[in-house]
Amino acid sequence: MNIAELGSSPNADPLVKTIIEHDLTRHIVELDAYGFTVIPPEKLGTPPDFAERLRNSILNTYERRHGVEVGDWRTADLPTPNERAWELVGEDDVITEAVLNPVVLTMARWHCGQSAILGGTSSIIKPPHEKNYLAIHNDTHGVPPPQAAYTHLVNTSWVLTDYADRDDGPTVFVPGSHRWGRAPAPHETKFWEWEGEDRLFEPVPIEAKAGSLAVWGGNTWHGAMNRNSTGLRVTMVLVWLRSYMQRLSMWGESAVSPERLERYPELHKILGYDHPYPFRDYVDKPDKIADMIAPGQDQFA
Ligand SMILES: O=C(O)CCC(=O)C(=O)O
Ligand SMILES: [Fe+2]
Repeated sequence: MNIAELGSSPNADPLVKTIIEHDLTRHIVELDAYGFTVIPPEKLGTPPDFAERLRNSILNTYERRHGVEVGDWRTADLPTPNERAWELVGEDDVITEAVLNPVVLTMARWHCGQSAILGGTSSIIKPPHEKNYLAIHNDTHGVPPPQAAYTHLVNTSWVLTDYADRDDGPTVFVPGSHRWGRAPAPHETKFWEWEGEDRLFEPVPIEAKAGSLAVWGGNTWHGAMNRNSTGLRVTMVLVWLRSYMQRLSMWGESAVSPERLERYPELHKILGYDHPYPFRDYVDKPDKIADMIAPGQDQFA
């Protein structure tokens, strides 16, 4: 019996068909069991030069936005922090192709429904550094426990340089943490500081060839290793959201007059004018972001 052919579930059927056609069932099982998976290039339907084109596009965008030159990424250090990393979707055809890749869309819709929307695009360009670890967190920022058993959000990240081992500075995951229903508490975040019996769990670094897609739902705990290898790690991150996470109105500058804003100062906060999202050109509200993603939040955060 082929249930997807019955036409009984119009939202699920096209997803199931794509999952079977692209040989993705193993990845759906890994997402279910562990909360993350790595899909290799040969299952993504991309041409052989895709990773190189996308990596060049990400690096060119970084160079142009920051007025610097990287040179050869295999040996380069980062000339300046990648602050203008956001809003990549309109930069280049290859970036748009990466967003619209059928397997990416299937992963987005498998987690967040057919009405999923693209919530953010950004690049990670990571140079060698003794201490550039990323602390364990999950991406469902600001949502108190118990977090829903289904995902509000999914991350599909294009790996654009090889992650051969932990020295390449890859993403690390805590297998099974997507079932724990909460963000990590502060003592559960700095995994590189733990020694011996202090070790709470062992985050797993992913191995992935350039051109692979790493996928994880918003509940999964993850962070990243520091990079010891020469040259840059390059990744393009796509975050997808359930449609109800979009606000009903994007309150622009003209939503209320400056005079009204002055008379009613609380409007700044409730219209989101102080909110760290959306990240525009660069992230200019780091304190607010830190508050929002602080682990162990209660329901009044
Ligand atoms: O790949 C990484 O370094 C992790 C980045 C991260 O936390 C994210 O994209 O949500
Ligand atoms: Fe994250």
